[in-house]
Amino acid sequence: MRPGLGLYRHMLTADNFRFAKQAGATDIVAHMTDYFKTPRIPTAQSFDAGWGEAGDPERLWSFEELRDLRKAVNEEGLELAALENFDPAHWYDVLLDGPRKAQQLENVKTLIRNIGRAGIGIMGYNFSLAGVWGHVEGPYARGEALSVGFLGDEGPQQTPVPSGMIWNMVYDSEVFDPQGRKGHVRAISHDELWGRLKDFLDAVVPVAEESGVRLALHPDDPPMPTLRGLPRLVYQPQMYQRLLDLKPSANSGMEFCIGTLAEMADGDIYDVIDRYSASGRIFYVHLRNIRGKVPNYHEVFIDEGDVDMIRALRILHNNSYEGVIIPDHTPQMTCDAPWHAGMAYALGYIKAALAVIEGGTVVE
Ligand SMILES: [Mn+2]
Repeated sequence: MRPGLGLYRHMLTADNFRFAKQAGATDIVAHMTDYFKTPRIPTAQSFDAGWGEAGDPERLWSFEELRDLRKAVNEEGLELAALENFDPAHWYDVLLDGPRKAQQLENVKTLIRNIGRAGIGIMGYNFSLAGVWGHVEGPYARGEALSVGFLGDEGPQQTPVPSGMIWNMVYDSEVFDPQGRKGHVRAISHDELWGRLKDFLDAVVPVAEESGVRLALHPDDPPMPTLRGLPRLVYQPQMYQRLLDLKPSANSGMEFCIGTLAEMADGDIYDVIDRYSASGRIFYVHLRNIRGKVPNYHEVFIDEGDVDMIRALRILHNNSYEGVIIPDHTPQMTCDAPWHAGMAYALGYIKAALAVIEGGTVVE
């Protein structure tokens, strides 16, 4: 297995690639969507504003910029394993089944072709209307390390998603009103959302197959049946099977988030890892520990919490999983570089665990 590091757009720098290499990573997972253009402080106000504005709908990620990114990663002795998450600006009407859907499916096809041509093998995505929303920051991890939790009734009120927002980002600032005075995203059934995913896969998977790109779906985080009145797709472990059955292609599979799967109400996490890793359609793994389950859980350090990570990694190994594993989020450690320290800690832990489990055959 290959330890990797996920980096947000503003962190795609040579220094951070070196940091990843120094911490024992072999691979980078890069976010091209910029969630941090506007400050994100979890106050009541920022729950309304989400992660700020989506990108430029007219500007798709080009072959040249993806090629240059991969080259910069390679220059530090690392592979660029995957990109993670489409920009809502490029495919909002695919999620919403809106008037620009046909054109935006073409956007996604163009992106997949560019990604494949740049030699990037995986595109991770999250087919979600409300997106990742509702977590509250607090001293929930060991030593009062800052982390996040989902607090059920004590968390933020689940207001409907205002028009102009999707996936917790604003794609149309003319229409968007944080108080929702200009309307809301229409509530639909779970089956209708699965239908939208099927339309997406039917259009895009053939292009992914031609382009040598594997599409990897992240489960819904937080894994609630609905969030802000909108349905979620994969909020119980068995629902991942529906994704695999919807498009039985070697290019459609899972961005397997063990933290999110452990938060789900049903299922034994070790059985879940065993079942899906045996399918061969886990394309990469997010690793994170948690305490609790929906609707009440906290994210904690990798070696505390409910999941025995050595056991989890051993199951992946026994089922011949050889792909990339990245720490998902980690608690922030009290020092001058809280994010980096948290990631270095998690990567060191993963590296040691793999050395034990794989008998000293950690990929260099
Ligand atoms: Mn994840």
